[in-house]
Amino acid sequence: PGPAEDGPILMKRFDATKSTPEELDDVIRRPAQKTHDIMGIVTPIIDDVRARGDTALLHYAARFDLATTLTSAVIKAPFPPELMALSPETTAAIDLSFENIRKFHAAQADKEDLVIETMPGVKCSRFTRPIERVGLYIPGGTAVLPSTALMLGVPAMVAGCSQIVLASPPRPDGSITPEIVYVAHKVGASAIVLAGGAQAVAALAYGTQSVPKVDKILGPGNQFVTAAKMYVSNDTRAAVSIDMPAGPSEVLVIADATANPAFVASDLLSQAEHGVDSQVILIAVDLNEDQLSAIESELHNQALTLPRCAIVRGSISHSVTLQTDTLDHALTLSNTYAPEHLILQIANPSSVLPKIMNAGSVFVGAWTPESVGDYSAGVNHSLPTYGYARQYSGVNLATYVKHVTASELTEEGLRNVGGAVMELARVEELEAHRRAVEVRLKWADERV
Ligand code: HSO
Ligand code: ZN
Repeated sequence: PGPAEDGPILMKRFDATKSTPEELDDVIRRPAQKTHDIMGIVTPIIDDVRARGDTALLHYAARFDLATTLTSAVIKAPFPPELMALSPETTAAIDLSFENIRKFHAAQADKEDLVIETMPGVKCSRFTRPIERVGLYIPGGTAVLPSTALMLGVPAMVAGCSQIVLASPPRPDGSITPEIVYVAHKVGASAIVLAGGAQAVAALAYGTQSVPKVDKILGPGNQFVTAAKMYVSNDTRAAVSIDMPAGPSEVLVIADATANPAFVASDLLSQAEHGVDSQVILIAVDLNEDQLSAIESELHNQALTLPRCAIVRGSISHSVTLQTDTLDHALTLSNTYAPEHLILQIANPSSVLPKIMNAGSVFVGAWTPESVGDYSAGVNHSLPTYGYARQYSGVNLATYVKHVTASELTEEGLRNVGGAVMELARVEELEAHRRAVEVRLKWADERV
């Protein structure tokens, strides 16, 4: 049977004005992620890659990616032009997006080093240095994602990371999407690792005969990738950090009576088509029955014409419309949910930005579908999911740097802070600390 025979594609309605905060919490709660069971699967894979290196990578490429003819797990730069042959249209689209992402992330750089004198003769400064080696994981799966290579690779290039390594699962013929190779070339990557899943993360974390070890691993991925990133970031033998915890992609759309139902539906669907586990929430602000059903029938009709209709059906089946009567309530609900993407299809959308506390990235007004941010506007699409927008930022230039601080005192400076230092050292009973000040001040006092 065609998709039309499978019944309406409809989000559940929920009246948010008639429910307790606890009931609302229940409705917007994300499904639990089973990291514990997954750890048991990924740990032996990680151990195997640490022990056998490239041999293990080729073994898993054959087993999980069906790439049985692969003979090397790494392509080193310069990448052969035949691996990145693209149509002029695709090249132009990547080039335009690359340039906007570059501009926005370059503008995030610290203009100058920070220097301040906290007391006369006590100078504190801070300077920025790139993380030297970064590993960027580009998922395979149901869609090829060269845009993710752009979102992770361009800021790494702008930050000045000296070694950028991409990892992405090979296709069964052992090849890699030419768009990803082209992006790797544009950002100056030194290698592409043909591996996915936990095995790719392990290779980047520990290095293999042919994969360079990195200092930080970034990028979205399925539960195996996420579990592996968590594992290696807790392993001191790897000494590697990760970007942020990752869960299924999400969107929350706030729409009022001024919203165009077709636009609202199209935004909900562009998130829903990512995967059956995508989270899609609509908050309808004071919409009457006609307005609400106009959005619902747009959603149903547009969905039926989508190639990924079956996926959409899956994600919409666990999605909800929350009805409320005020914009303030809608914003409270949104801040509580902390969506990865927040779309505002309301009157005067930019005027509410000061009230947005928790969101990965905001799409302001009718002319700003999430897809522009996913690809080309310049903002990053690698964003905190699963409510982590409460405490994490999306990928940005700061993700690729660390700050080093320095202090420089004169004799006057040491006289100004020395008393406090010696007193606190006395309190902590750390006599060598105290004397490090005393020995200098004594020497200065006795000097002729
Ligand atoms: N919306 C996704 C990113 C993406 N969309 C990639 C299309 N390609 C998660 O932010
Ligand atoms: Zn998307």
